[in-house]
Amino acid sequence: MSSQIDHLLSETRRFAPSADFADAAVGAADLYERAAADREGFWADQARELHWHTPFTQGLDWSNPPFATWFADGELNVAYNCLDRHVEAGHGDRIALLWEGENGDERRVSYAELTDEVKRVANVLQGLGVGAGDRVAIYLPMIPEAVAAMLAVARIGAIHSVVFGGFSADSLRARIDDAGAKLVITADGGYRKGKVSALKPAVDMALADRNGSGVQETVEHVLVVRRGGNDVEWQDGRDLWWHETVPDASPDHEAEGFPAENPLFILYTSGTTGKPKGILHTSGGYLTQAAFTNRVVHDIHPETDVYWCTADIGWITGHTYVTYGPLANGATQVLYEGTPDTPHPGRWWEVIEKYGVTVFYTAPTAIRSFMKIGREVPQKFDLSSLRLLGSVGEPINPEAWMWYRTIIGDETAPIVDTWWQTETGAIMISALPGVTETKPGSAQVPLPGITVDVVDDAGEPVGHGNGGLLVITEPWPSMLRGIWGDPERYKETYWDKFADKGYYFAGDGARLDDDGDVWLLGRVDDVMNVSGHRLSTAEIESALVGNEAVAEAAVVGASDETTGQAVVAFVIIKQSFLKAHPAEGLASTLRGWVGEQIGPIARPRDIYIVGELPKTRSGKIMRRLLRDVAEGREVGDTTTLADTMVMSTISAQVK
Ligand code: 6R9
Repeated sequence: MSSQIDHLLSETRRFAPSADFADAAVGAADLYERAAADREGFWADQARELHWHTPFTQGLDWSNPPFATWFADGELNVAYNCLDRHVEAGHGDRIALLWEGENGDERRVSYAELTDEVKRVANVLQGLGVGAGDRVAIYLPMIPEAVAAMLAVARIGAIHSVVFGGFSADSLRARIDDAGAKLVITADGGYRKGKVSALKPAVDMALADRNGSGVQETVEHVLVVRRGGNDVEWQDGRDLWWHETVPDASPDHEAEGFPAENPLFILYTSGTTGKPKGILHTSGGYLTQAAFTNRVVHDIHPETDVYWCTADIGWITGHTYVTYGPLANGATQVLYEGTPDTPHPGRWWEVIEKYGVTVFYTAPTAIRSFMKIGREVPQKFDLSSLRLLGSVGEPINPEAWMWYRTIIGDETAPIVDTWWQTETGAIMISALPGVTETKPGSAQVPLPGITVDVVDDAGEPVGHGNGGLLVITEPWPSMLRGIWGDPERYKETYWDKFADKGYYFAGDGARLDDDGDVWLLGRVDDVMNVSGHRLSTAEIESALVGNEAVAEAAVVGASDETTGQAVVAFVIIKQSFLKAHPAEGLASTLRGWVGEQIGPIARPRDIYIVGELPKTRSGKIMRRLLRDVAEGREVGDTTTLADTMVMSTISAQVK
């Protein structure tokens, strides 16, 4: 491996937690020791924090790799753990959800109220013939009913497949068909960017007459929440209003225990190519790690914290750190329906001030877009309640990390950069706040009970200082149990590469620094090879964003006759910079800058200054499309972009 990725690793800043934070923190250094001494016993202890209808006697069963089971002879009810248990412990009046609609609507839902609602919905579902093992598609905006729907499905032992509300009718149809869903729960519409965005028509289209399509219709009913108030078409016999059925249902519903390995949900990952993969998660192990990681990484003190994870429930982050983790811990959390900049660019900061948010978990792409707007916006709000900040979804470059710390965290709140995936179910690599000295840009250390390594193509550890592939060396409780309906693809995608070692292949490049901290270098398909040197897109992006002129950057490797691949960068310039400086010559200045920061080999061949970058709805930059532009090809499939117009604008700017 080349030594061209040193730039990121020259980071020398360290931030130790304050003594006050460390004293009060839920996590403690001895967790690492306990887990190292007896990893499976450690996870069993965490699992026993949950309520088990039938206690388990088994831990991990890895006798049939790569198919793991955890706590398999135990029985639990996931919804009971997230709801009834807190009410029975006397916390029924505690607020579970502080809901803020984009249009300013508000609802405060206590644990007792949410439990009552979920019991009614569970009765409605069973009345519609939905039972254990059946699949239910959920296509809803960020409203309390979304959380209630997930928990009601879990309560009856059925399997949910949440489909992000921004996905098209076609994507919804593909997911409904792959899972064979019996019921769809949706809404008329929800608020997005200041207006009602309809959802029900997409469901109608997805379920439109399929005569002759060869697909057997599995959906029997559509349960519709009224949120947007927009007109909807109605199919009698199939469609039911939530507000006409749920309130009339009985609030008595006994939570039955289900086996720990009962499937809990399928979540489709956007997948770079081919049809989306239905990632399958089960109950006991998943909830164990969801609750544990939320407790120790987000340092949840349920009596006092107001937690806010900005992810949509359509993504894994919304599953684990909006619905399951925080509710299993009895936390109070904000649920926000809309976009960060509606009706004004300070909306998120306003929400933090209004509810006194203490723990805030968001994505680097959001942080960088706030950087682009400027610090004046957050500085108009009182953010002094914030005591812990989290990041997830992609590498956070040191500049964004420092901005987050300084402008949002007032230079005191620890930042946890959390690495994990839809497939891992819960956080795997992160600092423990109050324990770990944090480093801008590094996700740092595997959590207690998690074992990772960085290896070469043969599975041999590359040691400190070298780049390689991130692997997880031992099974973990919240690991995916498979790809829905495709066990072969599960094996091939994640396990075949290091079959002899039994390692899980994460698909990410990584490097360990001299302290043994993990630096994520982006997907391995984003690692470029220029003249035989390995270069990471993340590293060059980080260098670019480190220049005072640059707000955002995306780097791709484009094929090049002489060097194999060449570095091509797309950058957005800060508006504030353009006000004070001419735009001429910027591209060549930036080329030189990258050369200075990393070395001449990393100097982009081309730098294009653009107004926007193509992003998926979950905020990931779609480098594949930028590569098409950089290589002068017709731009490929743009349907998973949040804004499908972006690519035509970029293509025009590049020409
Ligand atoms: C939780 C989530 C997973 C991929 C993963 C990696 C990237 C996530 C990261 C990170 C660097 C972090 N990723 N967190 N890269 N630092 N803290 O995002 O799941 O949507 O499945 O994406 O995201 O490349 O492999 P998912």
